[in-house]
Amino acid sequence: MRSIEVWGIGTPRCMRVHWMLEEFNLAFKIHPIRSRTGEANTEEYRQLNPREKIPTLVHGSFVLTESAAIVTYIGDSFSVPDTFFIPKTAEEIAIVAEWNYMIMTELDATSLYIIRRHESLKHLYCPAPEAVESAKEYFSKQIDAMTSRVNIKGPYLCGDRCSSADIMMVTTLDWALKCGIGLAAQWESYMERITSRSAYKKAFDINYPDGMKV
Ligand SMILES: N[C@@H](CCC(=O)N[C@@H](CS)C(=O)NCC(=O)O)C(=O)O
Repeated sequence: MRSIEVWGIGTPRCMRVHWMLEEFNLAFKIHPIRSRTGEANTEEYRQLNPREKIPTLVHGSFVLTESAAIVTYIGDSFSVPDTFFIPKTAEEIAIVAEWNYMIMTELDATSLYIIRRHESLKHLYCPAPEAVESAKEYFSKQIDAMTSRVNIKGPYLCGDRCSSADIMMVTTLDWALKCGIGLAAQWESYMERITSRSAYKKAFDINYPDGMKV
């Protein structure tokens, strides 16, 4: 059997990978490197991820970066537990993709990463308080617009089973809450429900051994 290794802990993007592997009850080796510590800037790590970012998944000789791609790959590569939903039809695949692209582009890259770069990492990327405020507003507008679609199809975004969309969404909302962004009650009850999953809790302890920080 091909070994599974995960490089990276301590960030919401890494949490996605640990959580998905826990959902699938897979054994994996963890390389607990963290961002901005120099641990991702070694020649050994650059061979895996030339952009020197975490997380990276190594499955046998196959190397994959980008948290959303990794979560999807795990779902498509291993035996699926009864409690998990992997889309099969074109429409199911498209709906999960719709959530995941929205989360990665509108919520993660366009909003939360702007806040991170220009708030806690402003010494590296320059202070930009107006951009930070505007990114917070943008996040709220995007997530509020989707409130009518939560708790509708079932307890999870895509129905009665957890999917990669829930892993992507909850890790992103955890991050938003840490940034001081408030959520509608519907999202709060959704979060409470999904974060009670044992795989989430196991992954949280692995990924955030000293608690979550942003
Ligand atoms: N889009 C990537 C983002 C990866 C990323 O930016 N990781 C951060 C930590 S969450 C990192 O490694 N930052 C270090 C750097 O940018 O130098 C993903 O979702 O995996």
